[in-house]
Amino acid sequence: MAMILISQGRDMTPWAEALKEKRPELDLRVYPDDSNKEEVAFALVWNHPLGVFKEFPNLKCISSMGAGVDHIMKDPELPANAAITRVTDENLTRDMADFCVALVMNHLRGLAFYKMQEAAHDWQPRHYLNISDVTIGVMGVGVLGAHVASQLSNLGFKVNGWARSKKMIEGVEIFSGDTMLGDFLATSDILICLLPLTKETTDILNRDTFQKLPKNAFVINVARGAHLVDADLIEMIDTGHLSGASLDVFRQEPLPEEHPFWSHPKINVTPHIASVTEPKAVVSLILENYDRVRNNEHLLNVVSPQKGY
Ligand code: NDP
Ligand code: OXD
Repeated sequence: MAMILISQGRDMTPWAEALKEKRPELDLRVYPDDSNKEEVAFALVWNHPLGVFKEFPNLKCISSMGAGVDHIMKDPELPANAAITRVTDENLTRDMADFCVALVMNHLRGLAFYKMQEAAHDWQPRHYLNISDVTIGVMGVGVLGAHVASQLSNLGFKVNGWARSKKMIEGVEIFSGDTMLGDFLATSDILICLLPLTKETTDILNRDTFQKLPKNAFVINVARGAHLVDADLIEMIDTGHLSGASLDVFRQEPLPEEHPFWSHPKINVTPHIASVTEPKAVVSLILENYDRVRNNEHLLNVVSPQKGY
């Protein structure tokens, strides 16, 4: 039985090194590879060439190298008999919360504006917001969103969360389902998107959604670029309904040189670095699932093909 690494545009060396360090005897291949494809039962992937899995008739598991699986689910030719899994990791979860806290505090204290004023040698103190002035709405309170919501609540923010199903997170009020979306948005002075990208959540950050937010709301998207309708965000900021946005993810990455987000004074751009999967931190989990495939046992972190996450 063999494992194959498949990616377009991501350096596989740290993954191969981390896997080999943990399991030197692993039959590990890196796509493209001409060895017997029937031996491959496990694929570890990020942005694979669509349709590639047809080459491996005995594939039992396709594992994402990250938390998101949209890059796998968009393949119209997924093998029916292979489970889809993803990684969860306490470092990834912690880093996402740290990053969201940094963006929220940056917004409250207007640090991005002072950076612009500094460039212009302009000394203009501005009114700033306190923790008690704002309510934060976290869209998607799964592994990452739930921790982000808890950390912000621990800092003293009033925090609401939105998910498909009801759940309990201490200090966080949960709104569930499409029927409660409007009420959730109406209280979100800062909206943080941590949804997975699915049919239902594509384009969810649109004009209609933004209009339901309070005036001067601020938008943070750290999930996927295709949640956001770019032109709607710019329109809602330029017409004064939204105060600005911090974006870490984009429809096209890297963000094209000519994209208006780069130069918009009220939009902060970061290069998909909110929380980065460290191969060394997750190879034990991946090897655990590899062993479970070999022993025909149930896998960890399985994604629901129906829900798409
Ligand atoms: P999870 O699958 O653990 O959580 C997803 C959450 O979204 C759940 O609460 C789920 O609700 C909710 N949700 C899904 N669909 C809907 C819907 N239609 N309506 C309402 N709620 C919905 O995901 P993670 O927390 O692990 O990750 C979230 C995303 O973050 C990833 O998919 C990835 O795209 C992104 N990401 C970004 C990174 C970055 O560096 N920028 C790094 C890592 C991940 P319920 O609980 O009811 O199922
Ligand atoms: C992920 C990501 O999904 O890095 O893990 O975006």
